[in-house]
This record gives sequence, C-alpha cells and structure tokens, in this order.
Amino acid sequence: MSDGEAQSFETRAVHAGQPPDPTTGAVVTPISLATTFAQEAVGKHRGFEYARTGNPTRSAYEACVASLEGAAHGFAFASGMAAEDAVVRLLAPGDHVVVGNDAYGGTYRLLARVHEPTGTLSLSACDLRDLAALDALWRPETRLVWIETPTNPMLRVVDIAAVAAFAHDHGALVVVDNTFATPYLQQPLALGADIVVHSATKYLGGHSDVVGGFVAMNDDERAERLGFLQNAVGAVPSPFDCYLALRGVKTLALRMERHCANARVIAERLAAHDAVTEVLWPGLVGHADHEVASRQMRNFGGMVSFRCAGGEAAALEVARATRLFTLAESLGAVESLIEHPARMTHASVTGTTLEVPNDLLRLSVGIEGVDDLWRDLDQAMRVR
Ligand code: P1T
Repeated sequence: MSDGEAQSFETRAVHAGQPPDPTTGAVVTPISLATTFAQEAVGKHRGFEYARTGNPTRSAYEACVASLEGAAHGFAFASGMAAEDAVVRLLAPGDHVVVGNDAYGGTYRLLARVHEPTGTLSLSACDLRDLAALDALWRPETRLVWIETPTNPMLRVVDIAAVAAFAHDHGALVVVDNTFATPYLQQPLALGADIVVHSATKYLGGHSDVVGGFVAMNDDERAERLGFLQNAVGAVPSPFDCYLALRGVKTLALRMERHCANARVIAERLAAHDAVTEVLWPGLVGHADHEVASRQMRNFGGMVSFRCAGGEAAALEVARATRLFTLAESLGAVESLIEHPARMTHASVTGTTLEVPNDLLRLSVGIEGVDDLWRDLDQAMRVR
C-alpha cells in the first residue's frame, strides 16, 4: 500500500491507534491501570500525567473510533449520556436547540429536564425530516440541531446533508447521534455534521458488557474545548471499559453485516404476519424514508420496530412470550433483545411530543441464527 492510500474501515477497526506495545510487543492494547505517570522533570513526561486527563488505553480507543468516524478528534466518556452532556456544555446560556421529535428518551430528558430548567438552553422539537417545520421554529438564537438517525424507536431517517446545509446557512451546528447506524453504516461528518455522539454501550461495544459514550469531531478549536470539558467535568470511562469497547470495535464491520442481514429477514417476515399492523425498518421499500436511507447509509441496521394488532395488551404479551429475544432495555449487542418503548426506554417522554405508540415493540436483532430468531417471534405472536 502506498503511503497516502486510505486504509479500509475494517483495517482501521483492527489497527488504528493500536500498534504493538512498544515495550513488550504485545499485540493487544494493554489495560493501563495507573492513575498517575512519572515525570522526569516538572512538566516533562511521555504524554500522560494523570489518568482522568489521559490514559493510554483510552487514547488507543479514542484514536480508533475517531478514525472510523473520519474525525480528527475523539473523546471517550463514561456513558452515552455523559458524552451528550459534554456536547451540551459547548453551548452558551440562552442558546436555542432543536431536537428531532423522535429520539432516545434520555436525550430528551437531558435537554428538557436537566439543561433547559437551569437556563443552559431553550428547547424545541420537530420532525427533522420536514425542513419547513425546522424553519418555522427557527430563532435568531438557534445554535444547535440535534439529529438522531435512524431514530429510536420509530426508525425514521433524517437527511443529514439537508439539515446540515440548512443549519449552517442559518449559523447553527449539527450534532448526529450515530448510535443506531454506527460509523460502519453512516458517516455523519462526511455528510456535513459537525459533531458525532454515540452510546458506545450499543454497537461499538457490541456485547452488553460495557457502558460508554463517545464524541467525535473535526474542528480543532471546538475539540480543544470538548477535551477541556472531558477533563474538567471528569465523566471518563475506566481503562477496562476502554479495553472492552476497543475489543468490541475490532469486529464492528462483521457484526453489522450480520445484524443487517438478520434484521432484513425478520422485518420482511414480520411485514407478512397478520398479528403485525406496521413494520418500521428503513430497508423495506415501503418505508417512508427508504430513499434517504439508501443514499446516506451503507445498509439499514439491526433495529426493527413493529406495531401489534390488538394494541398495547398484545404488544406486552409478545414481549413476555419471547424466549430467545430477551425482554430488556438497550440494544446493539450480539444477543437479540425485545422491549416495549412506551413503558421502558421512552417512559420519560410520556406526555411530550416525543411520546411513542403503546402498541409498538422494538427489536434489537442480534447475530444468532435468523431462523431461530424468527421461530421465537412467531411462537410469541401465536400465544394470545
Ligand atoms: O445509555 P447510555 O450509554 O448513556 O446512552 C444513552 C443513549 C444515547 N443515544 C441513543 C440513541 C441511545 O439509544 C441511548 C441509550 N438507549 C437505550 C438504553 C435504549 O434502550 O434505547
């Protein structure tokens, strides 16, 4: 390979930020537990001083995920919410934020119930697929548009390039929560977004064994401020968390391929099932945002939501009756999960414009054998 030639996503996932350990030759990035690092003279050190500020395991992980997002800078956090909170702290008091009206309940809660009451920001929500709606609630002090795409849990797809063009024309930044798509399926910075956030707890980690968050961006000045906030506020992940997340990221491309393939089969079979009134998966040709998704994503992801004939009671019964699909919050790991957003992950948005239908079930389709997964869902939908 010639020097300037870009390495593939798969190669960077395995190698970016992870050369063999210079001391021992270990091919796996060591879990570096030291909280402090010796200095030869005051201020003379090898890049690390104190582990909240920087840690070698975290640096490797940050370099790897930044590379996967096509970002110059990456910052790891103790959770997705901590990552989001750090981004919100980039705002000045009185700034106006627009968030999509379908987003993770915790994101809305952070914006509306933590930051808005203290005056950090004022908040509006709208369907970000509708630029006229965005225009209608735009204010002179609008500084940030918060996109989640695909959305949680309705699997709507927002046109990142279109919203970024609008926001930039009007002097605002664009954040994309890339948790559902992952950098393997979608590259928000290349599409014009300014900042990418992740719940690394999901596909990046990929194995339901680490809670984490991530922020990636290109702008040097903004990155310096974000790095300051990461250190000053201190919601950093442990070295072991960083090791687990980095280990997960190595197989991201392989896992996403299988998640997407399994999700396609499940979505198509659900669409043909008489206990189901609507299937929400952007890969279906009939999905309202299929065209945008085909343009901005490599594939359509492993999350499938569907609405049950028979309303909430039927949905709760299906959620109770699956065996292989574990009834649990979260998503994005190798094992399949099912949940009822209205009562579980999105209970905090009940009564707001982000409320979700109560006959909706959300599947995180794992990497198991797809026929086993289908048999499980099919038997659960028969138990009525
Ligand atoms: O749970 P945490 O790592 O703090 O990440 C929060 C978060 C941020 N963004 C999106 C799109 C998310 O889905 C989440 C967390 N979501 C769930 C726990 C869930 O089951 O939907």
